[in-house]
Amino acid sequence: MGIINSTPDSFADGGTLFQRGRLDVDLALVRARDMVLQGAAILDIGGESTRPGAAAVSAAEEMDRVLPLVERIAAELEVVISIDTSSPALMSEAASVGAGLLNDVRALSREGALQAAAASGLPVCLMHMQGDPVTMQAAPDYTDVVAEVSAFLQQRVDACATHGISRERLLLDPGFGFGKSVQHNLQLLRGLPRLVALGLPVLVGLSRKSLIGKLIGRDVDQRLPASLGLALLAVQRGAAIVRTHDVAATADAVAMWQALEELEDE
Ligand code: 9MG
Repeated sequence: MGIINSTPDSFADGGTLFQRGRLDVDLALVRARDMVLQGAAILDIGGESTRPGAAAVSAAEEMDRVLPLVERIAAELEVVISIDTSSPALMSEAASVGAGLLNDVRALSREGALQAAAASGLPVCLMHMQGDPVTMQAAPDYTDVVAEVSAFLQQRVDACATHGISRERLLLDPGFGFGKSVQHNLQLLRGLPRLVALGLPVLVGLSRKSLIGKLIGRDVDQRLPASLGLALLAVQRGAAIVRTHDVAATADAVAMWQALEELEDE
């Protein structure tokens, strides 16, 4: 899953798709096409930054940023388009503009989100977050992070079932970096097989995240090697989808793991 940030304040690319305060759809399309050629099966498009402390945007602003780009990509590229949103209004528009997945870092917790996602008919990625993006990194607190994230995700799967969203439509995500200390992130990565055991595909987002900076002191633009290492560790522990800024390098790294997996016993 390649990441396309249609926000002016992304932590990883600093809003490079924004020109004079507006999203440059042509530039975004070039980036999207490159990612597809490099091996992305899914593109995740978001209009609200969820980095710690990011400013909130209105539903209208989020739709303005995301919908024209989704429509354009859907018209021009063969790829599943994921919309990274917690907004019920945007979820309601998603299917009609060509989206194939809803990616909600708030796991459909906003009022009306369960209903909007259900009505969309689209698959949904449910992510765990402790707190909200403004305060989540202040003092993350768990007794057993793997057990608590797992219980939360199971509870959201149950809430989806109650609202008519079947298991077949769901993906799960532990939400690395969302209300987690470095230790919590590492415990979650080590314990990933326990989330995989819930029986649904697991998506992970570790690309360029701050745990890398905290562990080995790398700035955002120097986190590719560690991101690849983390992606491989996650895939090895059962992750089905890797969310990344660096599609070509991640696809190559995962291809090496795949080659080893497919090796027939002699
Ligand atoms: C939008 N977004 C930022 N980080 C993410 C992650 O780790 N997972 C998912 N599903 N979405 C994310």
